[in-house]
Amino acid sequence: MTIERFRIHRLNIPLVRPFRTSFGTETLRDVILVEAVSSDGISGWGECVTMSWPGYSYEYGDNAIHVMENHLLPALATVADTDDPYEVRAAMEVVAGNPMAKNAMSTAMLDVWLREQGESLAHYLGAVKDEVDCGVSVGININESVDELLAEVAGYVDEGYRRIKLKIQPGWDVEPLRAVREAWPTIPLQTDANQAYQRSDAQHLASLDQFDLLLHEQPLEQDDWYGHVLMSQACQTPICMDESIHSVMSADSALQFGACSIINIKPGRVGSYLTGKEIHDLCLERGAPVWAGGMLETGVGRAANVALAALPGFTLPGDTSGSSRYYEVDVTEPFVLQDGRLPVPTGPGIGVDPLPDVLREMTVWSTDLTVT
Ligand code: NPQ
Ligand code: MG
Repeated sequence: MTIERFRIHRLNIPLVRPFRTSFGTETLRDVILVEAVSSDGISGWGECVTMSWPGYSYEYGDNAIHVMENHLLPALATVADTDDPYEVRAAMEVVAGNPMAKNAMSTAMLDVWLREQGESLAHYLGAVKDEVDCGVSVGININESVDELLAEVAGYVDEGYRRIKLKIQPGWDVEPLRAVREAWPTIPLQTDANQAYQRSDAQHLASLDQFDLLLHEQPLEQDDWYGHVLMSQACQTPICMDESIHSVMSADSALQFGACSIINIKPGRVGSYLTGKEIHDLCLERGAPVWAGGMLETGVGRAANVALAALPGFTLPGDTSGSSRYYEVDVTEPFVLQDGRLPVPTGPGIGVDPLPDVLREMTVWSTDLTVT
């Protein structure tokens, strides 16, 4: 396999409804897809899960494209003909940070390699399931209306989602959680604060134990390791980390310190599916549950996330929602929930392709990068 070029496709896709979190509101997804093309003319795909501005993390679309063009492209040129995906990951170590950019380019290369071998990503990663349980992430209601929230959640429950995650922040936590718990007394329910609380909120978060929650995701700032230890001690509800976890070492530290007992795995946050798998392996060995995060991916990123979620340690439903949760029209054939689950793609590589017409219609910018 030799990678001859990359093409970066930038698309604008409207969301079916605004998505509000503690760090801001999104109405349009600024999608970046990376296509790697081999000398045999085989294309592989990776999705760069950046937002258009640095909200969830410091990475954002313009910055990721700059890093891909100017820093990752020359690094990857040194391994353009390798048949070892781990060598590809090692070659990117000359660039610090920027995991979303790294994940997008290396997944596109991995996809080419797997397609040439005729092997699915799920099989390559060690999947043991042919379908995965799906949860849904529900934003802070744009009007801070609990009634509107209940109507939105009711729609997801009717669609069959197996777990509800409410985005929370100070002032939007007790009431929405109480209302959802009263309306659905047994549905698996969890929270995600995206770092919105302080250490001094420990007793407040502990008061949410009454709602019988699966976990609290990232209540405190990503660097506040000790705060998460205190939070884990204060709450009966398990603490899960998202933004804090960037590597196998941070996952190991989090579990060893008792900062959390559950980990959200997002390949874009840790730099590659290989690292996502390694974090999974570590957690499985330690008996710590993991689940697949989501970044409003199109079908390209969604397909790969569903493959990862089919590994044995993914024992909690992921943010692997159906395409319709975010998009009226997806870039690939849509992922449609069947009884609250999504089928794991079985075709070579990620197992899906962008639909040429949709890609053409939604692309706002693209560029070709030649590997030299
Ligand atoms: C999380 N995702 O787990 C993220 C946060 C998030 C599904 O809750 C545009 C692109 C908007 C990525 C909003 C979910 C986003 C985004 C929220 C990611 O923390
Ligand atoms: Mg999160």
